[in-house]
Amino acid sequence: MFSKKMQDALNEQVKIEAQSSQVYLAMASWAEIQPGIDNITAFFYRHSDEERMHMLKLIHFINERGGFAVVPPLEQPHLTFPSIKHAFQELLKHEMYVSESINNCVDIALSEKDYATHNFLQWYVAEQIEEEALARTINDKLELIGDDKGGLYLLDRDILQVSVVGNGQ
Ligand code: OFO
Repeated sequence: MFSKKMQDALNEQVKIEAQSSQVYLAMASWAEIQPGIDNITAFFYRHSDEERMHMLKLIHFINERGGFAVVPPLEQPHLTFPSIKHAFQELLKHEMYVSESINNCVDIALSEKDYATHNFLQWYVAEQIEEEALARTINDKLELIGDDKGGLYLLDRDILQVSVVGNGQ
């Protein structure tokens, strides 16, 4: 049985995924005007697209279960960042927040004995493990790189490969 409480929690998740897409889109737009980081820019654009896909998956699920998926209003994300490192720190923080919210949905599904939703949410649980791990890997690399421009060049060269490995789609 698909309860109102479950529906509301999933609609909140729709908003969070949509907001995530906006947050990463803003990072992509900022990165695009920084010199020499074309692949990091592509990474953010792709991440933004993936979040939109996560949102759509939720919308279809809610409607298929006989609920009504609400397309939410969004907040203005941060538009600029002091450095690439700061942008990736924000990305990791944001993913951790998303994971908490997914966990909250899983808690509700279990408490309501809504096993269909619980099963559906397992895809998001797995996705969050991958996304957090990927964000941590990139943050660790940036920590090592420090102010070394050569290191940043190499990260930009390799980032799409790193993210293909970590891409849970
Ligand atoms: Fe990266 O958050 Fe979606 O699920």
